Amino acid sequence: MIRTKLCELLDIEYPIIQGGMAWVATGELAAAVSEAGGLGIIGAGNAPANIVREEIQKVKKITDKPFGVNVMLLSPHVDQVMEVVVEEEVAVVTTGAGNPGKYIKDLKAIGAKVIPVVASVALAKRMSRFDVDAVIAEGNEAGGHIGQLTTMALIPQIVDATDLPVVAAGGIADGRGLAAVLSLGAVGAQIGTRFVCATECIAHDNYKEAIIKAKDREAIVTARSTGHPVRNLKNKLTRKIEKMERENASKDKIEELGVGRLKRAVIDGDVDKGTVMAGQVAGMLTKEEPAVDIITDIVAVAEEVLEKSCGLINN
Ligand code: TUI
Repeated sequence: MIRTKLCELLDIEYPIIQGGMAWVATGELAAAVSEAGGLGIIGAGNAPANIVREEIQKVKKITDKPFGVNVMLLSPHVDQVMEVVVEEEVAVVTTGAGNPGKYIKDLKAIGAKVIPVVASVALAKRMSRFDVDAVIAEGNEAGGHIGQLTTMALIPQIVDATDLPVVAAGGIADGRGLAAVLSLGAVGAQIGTRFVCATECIAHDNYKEAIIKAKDREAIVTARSTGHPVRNLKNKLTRKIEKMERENASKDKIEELGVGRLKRAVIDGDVDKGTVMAGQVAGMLTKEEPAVDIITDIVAVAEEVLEKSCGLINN
C-alpha cells in the first residue's frame, strides 16, 4: 500500500490530490475523487463566492470524505471566496497564482490545512515561515498558469530548501509519475489533466476529446509576454496569440483576447477558439474513465514500479 505523510495529514487513503482547475474542477469531480480515496478539489478560479459555496455544498451532499477548495489568488472575488471557505469549514485549502500569506491566519483558525501551490524555491521558503501544512510544487509541465522550472528540477530543490511536506505537480498522470516524484522526495502528487478525462468531470466532450487526441508537442505555452504564461493545447486561438506576440501586441490586448476563453472551451465545447488548458501529459491520455478507475490504476502501477525498483538493488 502506498501511504505517505500526506495521507495522515489530509486523512485520505492515497497520496493523490486532484488539481483545482477553474471551470473543470466542480463539486461533481471533487466528490468522485474524494470518494475514491484521493483528495478532491473544487477549483474556484474566477467564480463568485456564491457559486463556490454551491459547489462546496454539492460535495458535502455526495460524500463525508475530506475535500478541498483551490483559491486562485488573482480572482477579483478572492476575499469573498476565502470568507465562504472559512464559513463552510473546508478541510483543505490550496492556493494558486500568488502569495496567500494574508489569509493563512483565518484559515488555520478553523482548522483548515493550508497548502499553497508554488513554482519557485523563493516562494516555498517564504511559505515555510507561515503556518502552512505543506506546499504543492508545480513544474512547468503543468497545464494552465505555470512557472519556469520543470518538476524534475523543482521538487528536489524545494525538498532541500524547506522542512515542509512537498506535493509534486506538473507532468504526472500515472503510477510511474507518482513513483518518480516519491523518489524525488515528494509525499504525493497533484494530478490535473488526467482528471479532466474523468467520467464525472463536467468538461465538454470536445474538451476531453481534444486532450485524448493531443500528441506530445501540442500542449504549448502562450502569453509569455503578459507575465502570465499559460500551457494550453495548440488551436486557432493559440495561433492568433502567437501572431500577436510576434507583432509585439500590448499585454492588455493579449490579456483581453483571453477573457472568457476557458469557459468557451470547457462549457461550450469550442476547442478551436477557446482556451484548452492542459499539461504536457495530454499526449499520454487515451480514454475517459471513472475517477475511481484513474486512482486505482495510478496506485497499482506506482506500487508495482516501486516494488520493481527496490528489487533492482538486489540484482
Ligand atoms: O494557478 C495555477 N494554475 C492556473 S491559475 C489559472 S487561471 C489564470 N489564467 C490566466 C492567467 C492567470 C491565471 C490557470 N491555471 N497553478 C498554480 C501556480 N501558481 N502556478 C504558478 C503559481 C505561482 C506563480 C507566481 C504562484 C505564486 C507566484 O508568485 C507569487 C509571489 O508573490 O511571488
